[in-house]
Amino acid sequence: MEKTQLKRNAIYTLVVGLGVTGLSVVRYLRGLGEQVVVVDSRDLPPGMKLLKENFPDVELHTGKFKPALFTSARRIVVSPGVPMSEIALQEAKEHGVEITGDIDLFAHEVTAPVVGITGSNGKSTVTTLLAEMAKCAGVDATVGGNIGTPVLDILEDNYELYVLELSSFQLETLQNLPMEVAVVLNISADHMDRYHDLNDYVMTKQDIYRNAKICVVNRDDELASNQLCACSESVGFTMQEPLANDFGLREYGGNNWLCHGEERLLSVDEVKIKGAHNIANVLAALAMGSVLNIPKRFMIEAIKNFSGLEHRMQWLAEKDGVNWFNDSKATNVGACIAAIEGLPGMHVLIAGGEAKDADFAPLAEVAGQHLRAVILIGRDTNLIEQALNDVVPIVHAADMDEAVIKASGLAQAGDNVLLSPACASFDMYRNFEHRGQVFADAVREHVQ
Ligand code: UMA
Ligand code: ADP
Repeated sequence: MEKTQLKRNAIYTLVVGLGVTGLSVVRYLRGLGEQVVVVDSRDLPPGMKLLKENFPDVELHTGKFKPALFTSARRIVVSPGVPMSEIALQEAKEHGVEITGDIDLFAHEVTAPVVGITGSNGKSTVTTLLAEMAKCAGVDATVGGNIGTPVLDILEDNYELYVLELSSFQLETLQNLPMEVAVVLNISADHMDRYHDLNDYVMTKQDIYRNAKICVVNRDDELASNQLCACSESVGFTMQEPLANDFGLREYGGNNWLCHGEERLLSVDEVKIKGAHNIANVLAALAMGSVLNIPKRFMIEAIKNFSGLEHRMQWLAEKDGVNWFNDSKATNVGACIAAIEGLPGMHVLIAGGEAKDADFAPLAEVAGQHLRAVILIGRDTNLIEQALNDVVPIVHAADMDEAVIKASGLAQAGDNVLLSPACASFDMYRNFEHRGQVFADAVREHVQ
């Protein structure tokens, strides 16, 4: 714990968590001249060095939370990774202390239009593509939120449009952020170690619609679209034939086309990002872009140029007829299933890590049909093994190098080797990017 002189009265804001969000909140509040105290339950939080360099006067407490610091605060700004069930937060709430998050602080300041994107999977892809569409049409748009850059860090640049990726964690503390349009892209179980049950998670996600003027809804996903929607207007997207004002797929002359009602926009073959789930993502972005009145020709141009993000179904290499894909961002079962079903042929799957209390039974339902073998790495391999044992051969590996070498031995010409872990990465890696990079390096070393 830091030895600091407490020189505060009861007018300080307590910032809980010193990662990128905590740092952005300190920067913002100090800019307003507010008194700030920071707490983090880790002894060496990631933002400590920067805090000391840039804000040496800000008091920092590390290690086990002290409830008195919470109950004496004027208000508390919580980082998304800190659960609201934290006892010190609960006590503060009972004492009537205002508890908020960085997105609400952003909401008080922002004057330009805001768009909100949530869902279990596809958020970063749709957020990036929608911003690209807007930029293509000459709008000075930016992305922020769960995608990586805290929203308060993009506020001062005075963009014309803010496209925000919002996680369920961020939505938990969001009171009021007026949005032009919002979407819940899809729902499959994730973060079950944080929510009581799936319904709790669904309700948190759907809360995004409370803030929206117009809702974009996934007509194919009952959990995502069965909304608590306060707005009267909605535009839908579907992988089926769309309703008049919706976006969906139609077949013309043997080709599948992305359509607005009956109007053909572009053929599926013109979309560079692969997998059926990515077509759904493109349709969602089109629906949102249409609500924002982005001219269709610019949306289509942006789609044709969009080759996807790193670590999401990213093609790495081909050797002896086997294609290698980095899908390290697949941190839940739904994303892993989308990858398995989205690629043609049989796959050797590399999976495992932190399971977040996930149920792997849905993976077993598709594994037999699509997987030649599964190679398991990381902490919670037993959970995946229990679910898949009877349907597919299972092999264990101590690390990514061994996993890649074993995958190379198991894959046959025409197969894909897919790192799509269905788990978080923190048991072995800094984050999903680090895991994907280690995989790409191993492929370069042992395969290419
Ligand atoms: N901490 C505590 N006590 C706790 C939990 C965390 O003190 O009980 C501290 C940690 O010790 C750490 C700090 O809180 O020092 C980290 O805060 P954080 O976990 O909120 O992380 P940030 O660095 O602020 O990043 C957050 C998001 N992280 C999470 O939601 C876990 C980032 O999403 C987001 O990009 C960033 O804000 C900017 O908005 C990451 C993520 O994993 C990518 N998101 C989850 C997901 O996508 O599944 C929701
Ligand atoms: P998020 O920001 O929600 O995590 P990303 O666009 O970063 O979403 O993709 C994360 C993972 O989910 C990747 O493995 C990707 O292939 C997969 N994915 C992307 N879109 C979808 C979708 N619509 N349905 C299921 N999985 C998806």
